This record gives sequence, structure tokens and C-alpha cells, in this order.
Amino acid sequence: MQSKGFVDLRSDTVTLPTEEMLEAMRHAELGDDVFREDPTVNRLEEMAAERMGKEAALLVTSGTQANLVSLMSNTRRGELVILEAESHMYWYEVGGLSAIAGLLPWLVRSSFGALDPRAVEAAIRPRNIHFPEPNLVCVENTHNRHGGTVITPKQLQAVGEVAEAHGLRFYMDGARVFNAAVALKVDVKELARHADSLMFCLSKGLSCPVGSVVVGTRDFVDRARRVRKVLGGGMRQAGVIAAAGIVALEKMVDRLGEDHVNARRLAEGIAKLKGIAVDIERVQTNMVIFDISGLGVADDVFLSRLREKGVCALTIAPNRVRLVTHRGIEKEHVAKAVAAIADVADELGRV
Ligand code: TLP
Repeated sequence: MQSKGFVDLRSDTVTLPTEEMLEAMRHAELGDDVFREDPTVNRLEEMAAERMGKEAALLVTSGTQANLVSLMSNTRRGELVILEAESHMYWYEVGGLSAIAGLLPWLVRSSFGALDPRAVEAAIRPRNIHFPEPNLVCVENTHNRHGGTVITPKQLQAVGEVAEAHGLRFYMDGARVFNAAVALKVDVKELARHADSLMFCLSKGLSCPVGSVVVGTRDFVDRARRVRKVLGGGMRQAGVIAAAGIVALEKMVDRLGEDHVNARRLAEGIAKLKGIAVDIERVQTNMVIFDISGLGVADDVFLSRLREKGVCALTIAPNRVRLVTHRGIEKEHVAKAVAAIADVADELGRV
């Protein structure tokens, strides 16, 4: 949509590869990755492990596959997994955690996406013949449905300690963990170190066309490699994907800060509009979620009017619209989006 002149704020997944990525893909040295013979994949996996301060890494096709592979490599069927109630794994991954991994999700609510360690503790029931065995605690960082909120190292540490004390593993859906690191101005290792395993996405703010990476101990990644294979995710000359990932890790992380500045600009512009409410406190990275209940119109009417004015957005719940900034969204696009939202709110507010 962006290339058709739209300001596409539906997701950072819409980003296209950079010229440098396309060049790197064109010239990537390739081999059969199921035989572990793709040098470019091997290099990306080594880089990713090193970057996260973990022993090993595995390139997978998507964030959803990364989460499923990680769940299945961390648990056995019939076990219980503790998740934040708004987590992506629970909401948007087609129920794979139950349908495929055979797990019982046990939800813990939070106000900003960070699990309260006491609530996690309370969710871990004693080992008893009546209860499924709890084995895994999951966090999401940044937290998507909470508005791209950041979970700090301290918060992660507190939850990690509870998990460890009860013999549970600790996993982080770090689809946008580099956004969290940039927002907190910390090395991403500071976030990764509290989780036993995690994943991050190449195909979001980092602009790659495809791919996510699962990271953890060598043992865990060995299991994950087998699980990826059974899920049909063993790829052959996957160096074409990995080549873009290498460019992303080398060149694309620091620029995420620009997306955060633009999200804030967007939120501040929208917050002034009548009939629209933005919780500015949640605007911590590259997302803005705003409430349009004050306009009294159906979501699809709002979204289609916005699209007529050249701006694409999504809703994540009734009356709740999400905007995501990313590479290709500049100051002028933010201004265009704010103006379009103002016009639509004005027109619909008068009806
Ligand atoms: N999120 C997408 C959509 O699925 C909603 C988006 O546009 O935000 N974990 C988190 C925290 C995510 O936000 C996503 C993607 C995933 C996992 C899954 O990644 P993909 O889309 O690569 O399967």
C-alpha cells in the first residue's frame, strides 16, 4: 500500500527490504540448510546467538512459527503454560498452542503487559494429581496488545526468579525486543539474559522480507531444529532469507528509535482531537492505540473513511484503532495521518 501512495500504518510487517538487503540476498552464498550447509544461515544464527548472549539460534519462517517451535521445545503435551492475558500467542496464533502444542493456557492479567511476579506465583499451583503440570512462563516484549509497551530488565528478572524457584522455564516472545532495547537504551542482552529462551522477528521493524529467530541454549535449539522440521519449516537454500537478516542485525537496529519518535508525534497529534482518546503512557515504542468510542461510529466506517484519505490502520478490539510506525514513515507521513484522522473524526463526529 505504501508504494501506492498510502500511509500504511497497519503494521511494521509491511516494510519492504532495503536495497542493501536485496543486494545481499542476490549475492548470498547458499547451501542446503537441512544439512546445515548454508553458510549464510549459519552466520546469521551465530550472529543472533552472540547478539542475545545465548549459546545457539535457529532461523524460522515467521514469528508464529518461532513461538510454536519454542512452546513445543519447552514443554510436553498436556502441560500448562502461563501467559499474559493479552499475549499474541493466545490471541493471534490460531490457537496453535492448544491445537498443535497440546498446552493449556493459563492467563494472568496485567495493566501494561508486564506480569506481576506475585500473580505468576499465585498461578503456579502445587503439583497435584488433579492439575496439569505447569512448565513454562511466557512474556511478550514489547507487548503488542498493550500498545507496544516495554518490559524492563528488572521486571523480567522478577518473573524469571519466580519461574526458576518453581522449576518452570521462562520464554520471551521478543518479536519486537529490539524496540524494547532501543527504547530502554540498554543492550538487548540485558533483556535476553533473564529468559531461558526467546525469539525475535526480522520481518517487522527490522525490515526483512521473511523470518524470525529462536534463541537459547544449544540443547534447546537442537530440539527446536527437530520441531521446526516436523512443522515443515526445514528450509533449504534459506541463505536468501538469512542474508537480509544479517543486514538487519548490522544496520537496522539503531534506526528503530526514529519509529518511536514518530509514534510519539502521532500520538500527541491525535490526542488533541475531539472524540478520540489516546493513552499516551502506553506509547513507549512504535505503536499508538487510540479509542474512537467518543465518535459513536462503527470501526469499519472509521477505517474505510481513513483509507479514502490515504491512511491505512487496523482495529484490535471494538473502538480501538492501532497505528504502527516503521521504516518509510517519516515526519510528513505522520502529519498526513494526523490530518486525515482529524478530518475523519470531524466529519463523523458531526453526523
Ligand atoms: N504481529 C502482527 C499481527 O499478527 C497482529 C502485527 O501486525 O503486530 N509475536 C508478536 C508480539 C507479534 O506482534 C507477532 C506479529 C507475532 C508474534 C507473529 O509474527 P508473524 O506475523 O511473523 O507470524
